Amino acid sequence: MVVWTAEERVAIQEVFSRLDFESVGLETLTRCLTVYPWTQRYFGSFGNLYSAEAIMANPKVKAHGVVVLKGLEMAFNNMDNIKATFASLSELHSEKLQVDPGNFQLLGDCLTVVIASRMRTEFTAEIQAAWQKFLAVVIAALRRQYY
Ligand code: HEG
Repeated sequence: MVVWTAEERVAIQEVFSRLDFESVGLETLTRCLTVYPWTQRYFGSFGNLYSAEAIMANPKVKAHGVVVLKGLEMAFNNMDNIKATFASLSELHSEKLQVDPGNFQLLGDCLTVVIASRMRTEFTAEIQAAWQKFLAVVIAALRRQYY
């Protein structure tokens, strides 16, 4: 089981309290689809993803950004049981969506870039350390149903 220190819990809470789900979700997904264009293949039903501008203006991308952050919030609300919390989400990404699990880290990195750009100097090394640990646990849970 993952052990969280009181300081780590406070740090992750601090990051979540600063996240505007709509704008952070949209920017994160836009970065992921732009920086790692092969990730677009999973979003064939989303319509126009031809450029960073088009992605940013795409309402389906905006809605999905919120969905992803709400998923992360669910993990945050169940920090001592992330594995079980994400069991069905992992199965969905593996079996139905067939998302290459390497992409979880890439999306996580984009989210960290967006958070850093918003929090600037307040995104201290200690806060980043706790945040990256949280993402690592989330990603491990999402990879769990792959075989
Ligand atoms: Mg996924 C659906 C969360 C990475 C592609 N993703 C979803 C859903 C959630 C979610 C909560 C909705 C599930 C449902 O409808 O029951 N995704 C989520 C998290 C992360 C992640 C928390 C990583 C941090 N997803 C991810 C990546 C890709 C991807 C890296 C592809 C590169 N997700 C994907 C697709 C769907 C979801 C294609 C279905 C979207 C739709 O059809 O609306």
